[in-house]
Amino acid sequence: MVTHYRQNSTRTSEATVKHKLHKELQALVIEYQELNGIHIKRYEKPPSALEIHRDCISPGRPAVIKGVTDHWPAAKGWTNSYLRETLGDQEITVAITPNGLADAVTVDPVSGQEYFVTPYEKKMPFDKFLDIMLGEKSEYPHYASLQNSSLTTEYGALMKDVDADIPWFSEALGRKPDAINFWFGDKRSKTCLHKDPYENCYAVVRGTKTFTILPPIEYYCIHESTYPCATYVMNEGGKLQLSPLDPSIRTPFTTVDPCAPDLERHPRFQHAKPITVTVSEGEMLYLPAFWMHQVTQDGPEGVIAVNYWYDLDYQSILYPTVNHLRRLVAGVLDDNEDLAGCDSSDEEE
Ligand SMILES: O=C(O)CCC(=O)C(=O)O
Repeated sequence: MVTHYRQNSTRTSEATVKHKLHKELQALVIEYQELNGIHIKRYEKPPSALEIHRDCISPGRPAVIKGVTDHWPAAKGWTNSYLRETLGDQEITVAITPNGLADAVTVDPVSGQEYFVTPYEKKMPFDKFLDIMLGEKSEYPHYASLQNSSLTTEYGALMKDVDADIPWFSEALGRKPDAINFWFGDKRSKTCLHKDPYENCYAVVRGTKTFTILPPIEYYCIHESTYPCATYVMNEGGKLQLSPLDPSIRTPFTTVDPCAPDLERHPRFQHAKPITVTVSEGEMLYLPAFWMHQVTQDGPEGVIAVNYWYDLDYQSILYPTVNHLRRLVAGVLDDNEDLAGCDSSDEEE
Protein backbone atom coordinates (compact mmCIF):
# COMPACT_ATOMS: atom_id res chain seq x y z
CA MET A 1 0.00 0.00 0.00
CA VAL A 2 2.75 2.40 1.04
CA THR A 3 4.86 1.45 -2.01
CA HIS A 4 1.88 1.97 -4.28
CA TYR A 5 1.29 5.42 -2.78
CA ARG A 6 5.00 6.35 -3.28
CA GLN A 7 4.94 5.22 -6.93
CA ASN A 8 1.83 7.28 -7.61
CA SER A 9 3.23 10.38 -5.95
CA THR A 10 6.55 10.03 -7.86
CA ARG A 11 4.57 9.84 -11.07
CA THR A 12 2.54 12.90 -10.10
CA SER A 13 5.62 14.96 -9.31
CA GLU A 14 7.29 13.84 -12.56
CA ALA A 15 4.19 14.98 -14.47
CA THR A 16 4.31 18.32 -12.62
CA VAL A 17 7.98 18.81 -13.51
CA LYS A 18 7.29 17.98 -17.16
CA HIS A 19 4.35 20.36 -17.22
CA LYS A 20 6.52 23.15 -15.78
CA LEU A 21 9.25 22.37 -18.28
CA HIS A 22 6.78 22.60 -21.19
CA LYS A 23 5.65 26.00 -19.93
CA GLU A 24 9.25 27.20 -19.52
CA LEU A 25 10.26 26.06 -23.02
CA GLN A 26 7.18 27.74 -24.48
CA ALA A 27 8.04 30.92 -22.56
CA LEU A 28 11.59 30.79 -23.97
CA VAL A 29 10.25 30.51 -27.53
CA ILE A 30 7.73 33.34 -27.01
CA GLU A 31 10.27 35.67 -25.41
CA TYR A 32 12.67 35.15 -28.32
CA GLN A 33 9.87 35.73 -30.84
CA GLU A 34 8.74 38.91 -29.07
CA LEU A 35 12.28 40.28 -29.11
CA ASN A 36 13.04 39.38 -32.73
CA GLY A 37 9.79 39.08 -34.68
CA ILE A 38 10.00 37.38 -38.04
CA HIS A 39 11.98 40.14 -39.61
CA ILE A 40 14.81 39.39 -42.04
CA LYS A 41 17.42 42.02 -42.67
CA ARG A 42 17.91 42.96 -46.35
CA TYR A 43 21.02 44.61 -47.75
CA GLU A 44 20.93 46.29 -51.16
CA LYS A 45 24.73 45.87 -51.44
CA PRO A 46 27.30 43.73 -49.60
CA PRO A 47 27.81 44.95 -46.02
CA SER A 48 31.16 45.58 -44.38
CA ALA A 49 32.61 42.94 -42.05
CA LEU A 50 31.62 45.12 -39.10
CA GLU A 51 28.03 45.56 -40.30
CA ILE A 52 27.38 41.86 -40.92
CA HIS A 53 28.98 40.99 -37.60
CA ARG A 54 26.99 43.55 -35.64
CA ASP A 55 23.63 43.08 -37.41
CA CYS A 56 23.54 39.35 -38.09
CA ILE A 57 26.40 37.07 -36.99
CA SER A 58 26.51 38.22 -33.38
CA PRO A 59 22.70 38.11 -32.79
CA GLY A 60 22.38 35.01 -34.99
CA ARG A 61 19.88 36.54 -37.41
CA PRO A 62 19.55 35.73 -41.14
CA ALA A 63 19.85 38.25 -43.97
CA VAL A 64 19.32 38.45 -47.72
CA ILE A 65 22.08 40.33 -49.51
CA LYS A 66 22.13 41.66 -53.07
CA GLY A 67 25.20 42.35 -55.18
CA VAL A 68 27.47 39.68 -53.69
CA THR A 69 27.82 37.68 -56.90
CA ASP A 70 27.37 40.38 -59.58
CA HIS A 71 31.10 40.35 -60.42
CA TRP A 72 31.38 36.56 -60.62
CA PRO A 73 31.90 35.25 -64.17
CA ALA A 74 29.29 32.63 -63.09
CA ALA A 75 26.56 35.30 -62.77
CA LYS A 76 26.14 35.74 -66.53
CA GLY A 77 28.48 33.03 -67.76
CA TRP A 78 26.88 29.80 -66.49
CA THR A 79 24.77 29.27 -69.58
CA ASN A 80 23.82 25.73 -70.56
CA SER A 81 26.32 25.73 -73.43
CA TYR A 82 29.15 26.99 -71.21
CA LEU A 83 28.39 24.38 -68.52
CA ARG A 84 28.23 21.65 -71.16
CA GLU A 85 31.56 22.76 -72.68
CA THR A 86 33.32 23.14 -69.34
CA LEU A 87 32.06 20.05 -67.53
CA GLY A 88 31.09 17.87 -70.51
CA ASP A 89 31.50 14.23 -69.58
CA GLN A 90 32.89 14.94 -66.09
CA GLU A 91 31.41 12.29 -63.78
CA ILE A 92 29.20 13.83 -61.12
CA THR A 93 27.26 12.32 -58.23
CA VAL A 94 23.50 12.68 -58.49
CA ALA A 95 20.96 11.98 -55.71
CA ILE A 96 17.97 10.05 -57.06
CA THR A 97 14.80 9.37 -55.05
CA PRO A 98 11.24 8.36 -55.90
CA ASN A 99 9.74 11.40 -54.15
CA GLY A 100 12.36 14.16 -54.53
CA LEU A 101 13.27 13.94 -50.85
CA ALA A 102 16.93 13.15 -50.27
CA ASP A 103 17.63 12.65 -46.54
CA ALA A 104 14.09 12.37 -45.22
CA VAL A 105 11.97 10.18 -42.98
CA THR A 106 9.92 7.91 -45.22
CA VAL A 107 7.58 4.99 -44.58
CA ASP A 108 8.76 1.71 -46.09
CA PRO A 109 5.75 0.58 -48.19
CA VAL A 110 6.67 -3.06 -47.53
CA SER A 111 7.01 -3.06 -43.70
CA GLY A 112 5.12 0.14 -42.82
CA GLN A 113 8.14 1.15 -40.71
CA GLU A 114 9.53 4.71 -40.79
CA TYR A 115 13.18 5.09 -41.82
CA PHE A 116 15.57 7.97 -42.24
CA VAL A 117 16.34 7.38 -45.92
CA THR A 118 19.33 8.56 -47.92
CA PRO A 119 19.13 8.78 -51.74
CA TYR A 120 20.41 6.41 -54.36
CA GLU A 121 23.63 8.06 -55.52
CA LYS A 122 24.43 7.59 -59.17
CA LYS A 123 27.56 8.70 -61.00
CA MET A 124 26.74 10.08 -64.43
CA PRO A 125 28.34 12.40 -66.99
CA PHE A 126 27.39 16.03 -66.35
CA ASP A 127 25.92 16.48 -69.85
CA LYS A 128 23.49 13.60 -69.31
CA PHE A 129 22.38 15.22 -66.03
CA LEU A 130 22.00 18.60 -67.77
CA ASP A 131 19.68 17.04 -70.36
CA ILE A 132 17.44 15.91 -67.48
CA MET A 133 17.45 19.38 -65.92
CA LEU A 134 16.47 20.80 -69.33
CA GLY A 135 13.43 18.56 -69.58
CA GLU A 136 14.53 15.13 -70.82
CA LYS A 137 12.05 12.66 -69.36
CA SER A 138 13.23 10.83 -66.23
CA GLU A 139 11.07 8.66 -64.01
CA TYR A 140 12.72 9.90 -60.82
CA PRO A 141 13.74 13.37 -59.57
CA HIS A 142 17.51 13.97 -59.93
CA TYR A 143 19.42 16.41 -57.72
CA ALA A 144 23.14 17.26 -57.94
CA SER A 145 23.45 17.92 -54.22
CA LEU A 146 26.68 16.23 -53.22
CA GLN A 147 28.16 18.24 -50.38
CA ASN A 148 31.70 17.78 -48.94
CA SER A 149 32.86 20.83 -50.94
CA SER A 150 31.60 19.53 -54.28
CA LEU A 151 32.50 22.78 -56.10
CA THR A 152 36.19 22.27 -55.38
CA THR A 153 36.09 18.57 -56.35
CA GLU A 154 33.60 17.26 -58.95
CA TYR A 155 32.90 20.78 -60.26
CA GLY A 156 36.50 22.05 -59.85
CA ALA A 157 36.48 23.34 -63.45
CA LEU A 158 33.88 25.94 -62.36
CA MET A 159 35.85 27.30 -59.37
CA LYS A 160 37.44 30.01 -61.51
CA ASP A 161 33.97 31.50 -62.07
CA VAL A 162 33.20 32.26 -58.40
CA ASP A 163 35.07 33.78 -55.46
CA ALA A 164 37.03 31.37 -53.26
CA ASP A 165 35.30 32.91 -50.24
CA ILE A 166 32.95 35.76 -49.31
CA PRO A 167 35.67 38.28 -48.36
CA TRP A 168 33.71 40.49 -45.90
CA PHE A 169 32.19 37.40 -44.28
CA SER A 170 35.62 35.73 -43.89
CA GLU A 171 36.91 38.98 -42.39
CA ALA A 172 34.01 39.15 -39.94
CA LEU A 173 34.58 35.58 -38.75
CA GLY A 174 38.38 35.61 -39.03
CA ARG A 175 38.43 32.39 -41.04
CA LYS A 176 37.87 30.96 -44.52
CA PRO A 177 35.06 28.57 -45.53
CA ASP A 178 35.43 24.87 -44.74
CA ALA A 179 33.47 23.81 -47.83
CA ILE A 180 32.03 25.25 -51.04
CA ASN A 181 29.13 23.31 -52.54
CA PHE A 182 27.48 23.33 -55.96
CA TRP A 183 23.73 22.58 -56.11
CA PHE A 184 21.77 21.91 -59.32
CA GLY A 185 18.20 20.61 -59.16
CA ASP A 186 14.67 21.28 -60.24
CA LYS A 187 11.31 21.78 -58.59
CA ARG A 188 10.78 18.05 -58.19
CA SER A 189 13.43 18.02 -55.43
CA LYS A 190 12.99 19.45 -51.95
CA THR A 191 15.29 19.46 -48.93
CA CYS A 192 13.47 18.54 -45.69
CA LEU A 193 13.73 20.45 -42.43
CA HIS A 194 17.14 20.02 -40.80
CA LYS A 195 19.96 22.05 -39.26
CA ASP A 196 23.70 22.23 -39.84
CA PRO A 197 26.61 23.14 -37.58
CA TYR A 198 27.76 25.78 -40.10
CA GLU A 199 27.40 29.46 -40.85
CA ASN A 200 25.88 29.31 -44.33
CA CYS A 201 26.36 31.85 -47.15
CA TYR A 202 23.99 30.57 -49.85
CA ALA A 203 24.10 32.29 -53.27
CA VAL A 204 21.53 31.58 -55.99
CA VAL A 205 22.93 31.72 -59.53
CA ARG A 206 19.90 30.47 -61.53
CA GLY A 207 16.19 30.27 -60.56
CA THR A 208 14.83 30.74 -57.05
CA LYS A 209 15.16 28.90 -53.76
CA THR A 210 12.55 29.23 -51.03
CA PHE A 211 13.80 28.65 -47.51
CA THR A 212 11.40 28.09 -44.63
CA ILE A 213 13.48 28.67 -41.54
CA LEU A 214 13.21 28.48 -37.76
CA PRO A 215 15.66 29.80 -35.15
CA PRO A 216 17.50 27.23 -32.99
CA ILE A 217 15.47 28.27 -29.93
CA GLU A 218 12.35 26.75 -31.60
CA TYR A 219 13.91 23.28 -31.36
CA TYR A 220 11.20 22.46 -28.80
CA CYS A 221 8.57 22.83 -31.55
CA ILE A 222 9.89 20.35 -34.11
CA HIS A 223 9.41 17.00 -32.32
CA GLU A 224 12.80 15.61 -33.26
CA SER A 225 13.23 11.86 -32.79
CA THR A 226 15.61 9.14 -33.93
CA TYR A 227 14.92 6.77 -36.81
CA PRO A 228 16.52 3.58 -38.13
CA CYS A 229 18.38 4.21 -41.39
CA ALA A 230 17.83 2.98 -44.92
CA THR A 231 19.00 3.92 -48.37
CA TYR A 232 17.49 3.67 -51.83
CA VAL A 233 18.96 1.06 -54.15
CA MET A 234 18.15 0.45 -57.82
CA ASN A 235 16.80 -3.06 -58.39
CA GLU A 236 17.33 -5.15 -61.50
CA GLY A 237 14.12 -3.83 -63.01
CA GLY A 238 15.47 -0.26 -62.76
CA LYS A 239 13.12 0.66 -59.90
CA LEU A 240 14.18 2.31 -56.66
CA GLN A 241 13.56 0.37 -53.51
CA LEU A 242 14.29 0.99 -49.89
CA SER A 243 17.06 -1.06 -48.30
CA PRO A 244 17.37 -0.97 -44.47
CA LEU A 245 20.85 -0.44 -42.98
CA ASP A 246 22.39 -1.55 -39.64
CA PRO A 247 19.39 -1.35 -37.22
CA SER A 248 21.64 -0.40 -34.29
CA ILE A 249 22.38 2.99 -35.89
CA ARG A 250 19.66 5.60 -35.60
CA THR A 251 19.63 9.16 -36.99
CA PRO A 252 18.05 12.21 -35.33
CA PHE A 253 15.52 13.89 -37.61
CA THR A 254 12.11 15.54 -37.67
CA THR A 255 9.08 14.71 -39.78
CA VAL A 256 7.42 18.11 -39.41
CA ASP A 257 6.71 20.00 -42.63
CA PRO A 258 6.90 23.66 -41.56
CA CYS A 259 4.82 24.72 -44.57
CA ALA A 260 1.97 22.29 -43.83
CA PRO A 261 2.36 21.11 -40.24
CA ASP A 262 0.24 18.26 -38.96
CA LEU A 263 -0.58 19.67 -35.52
CA GLU A 264 -2.09 16.42 -34.34
CA ARG A 265 1.20 14.65 -34.86
CA HIS A 266 3.34 17.70 -33.97
CA PRO A 267 1.30 19.75 -31.46
CA ARG A 268 4.30 21.76 -30.24
CA PHE A 269 4.68 23.21 -33.72
CA GLN A 270 1.76 25.55 -32.87
CA HIS A 271 4.34 27.60 -30.92
CA ALA A 272 6.72 27.97 -33.90
CA LYS A 273 6.85 31.01 -36.14
CA PRO A 274 8.45 29.77 -39.36
CA ILE A 275 9.86 32.45 -41.66
CA THR A 276 9.65 31.95 -45.41
CA VAL A 277 12.19 33.72 -47.57
CA THR A 278 12.65 33.42 -51.32
CA VAL A 279 16.19 33.93 -52.55
CA SER A 280 16.29 34.97 -56.21
CA GLU A 281 18.98 34.84 -58.84
CA GLY A 282 21.84 37.16 -57.81
CA GLU A 283 20.93 37.17 -54.11
CA MET A 284 22.68 35.52 -51.17
CA LEU A 285 21.10 34.26 -47.98
CA TYR A 286 23.11 34.33 -44.78
CA LEU A 287 21.68 31.53 -42.65
CA PRO A 288 23.24 31.40 -39.18
CA ALA A 289 24.45 28.07 -37.76
CA PHE A 290 21.80 25.70 -36.37
CA TRP A 291 18.87 27.56 -37.94
CA MET A 292 16.50 24.83 -39.11
CA HIS A 293 15.64 25.02 -42.81
CA GLN A 294 13.48 23.36 -45.45
CA VAL A 295 14.25 24.28 -49.04
CA THR A 296 12.21 24.17 -52.26
CA GLN A 297 13.27 25.45 -55.66
CA ASP A 298 11.87 26.62 -58.96
CA GLY A 299 13.19 27.65 -62.36
CA PRO A 300 12.43 26.75 -65.99
CA GLU A 301 15.95 25.40 -66.64
CA GLY A 302 16.69 24.08 -63.18
CA VAL A 303 18.07 25.91 -60.18
CA ILE A 304 21.78 26.45 -59.52
CA ALA A 305 23.31 27.65 -56.28
CA VAL A 306 26.72 27.86 -54.63
CA ASN A 307 27.10 27.89 -50.87
CA TYR A 308 29.95 28.50 -48.49
CA TRP A 309 29.94 26.67 -45.17
CA TYR A 310 31.98 28.31 -42.45
CA ASP A 311 32.65 26.43 -39.25
CA LEU A 312 30.65 27.84 -36.35
CA ASP A 313 32.30 29.49 -33.38
CA TYR A 314 32.42 26.64 -30.85
CA GLN A 315 33.41 29.06 -28.10
CA SER A 316 30.12 30.94 -28.31
CA ILE A 317 27.12 29.99 -26.15
CA LEU A 318 25.28 28.61 -29.22
CA TYR A 319 26.73 25.11 -29.43
CA PRO A 320 26.35 24.15 -25.74
CA THR A 321 22.89 25.76 -25.73
CA VAL A 322 21.71 23.70 -28.70
CA ASN A 323 23.02 20.51 -27.04
CA HIS A 324 21.40 21.52 -23.75
CA LEU A 325 18.03 22.15 -25.42
CA ARG A 326 18.16 18.73 -27.05
CA ARG A 327 18.97 17.02 -23.74
CA LEU A 328 16.17 18.91 -22.03
CA VAL A 329 13.52 18.26 -24.69
CA ALA A 330 14.56 14.75 -25.73
CA GLY A 331 15.98 13.44 -22.46
CA VAL A 332 13.77 15.02 -19.82
CA LEU A 333 10.48 15.71 -21.63
CA ASP A 334 10.31 12.90 -24.17
CA ASP A 335 12.32 10.23 -22.28
CA ASN A 336 14.33 9.67 -25.46
CA GLU A 337 17.80 8.97 -24.07
CA ASP A 338 19.05 7.82 -27.47
CA LEU A 339 18.35 11.27 -28.95
CA ALA A 340 19.49 13.15 -25.83
CA GLY A 341 22.93 11.54 -26.22
CA CYS A 342 23.45 12.80 -29.81
CA ASP A 343 25.93 15.60 -30.48
CA SER A 344 24.63 18.53 -32.50
CA SER A 345 27.94 19.00 -34.33
CA ASP A 346 27.35 15.67 -35.99
CA GLU A 347 24.14 16.41 -37.89
CA GLU A 348 22.81 15.14 -41.17
CA GLU A 349 23.41 17.79 -43.83
O1 LIG B 1 19.48 23.88 -51.48
C1 LIG B 1 19.11 22.90 -50.88
O2 LIG B 1 18.34 22.08 -51.37
C2 LIG B 1 19.55 22.65 -49.46
C3 LIG B 1 20.54 23.62 -48.92
C4 LIG B 1 20.97 23.29 -47.53
O3 LIG B 1 20.36 22.51 -46.85
C5 LIG B 1 22.14 23.95 -46.97
O4 LIG B 1 22.77 24.79 -47.64
O5 LIG B 1 22.47 23.64 -45.80
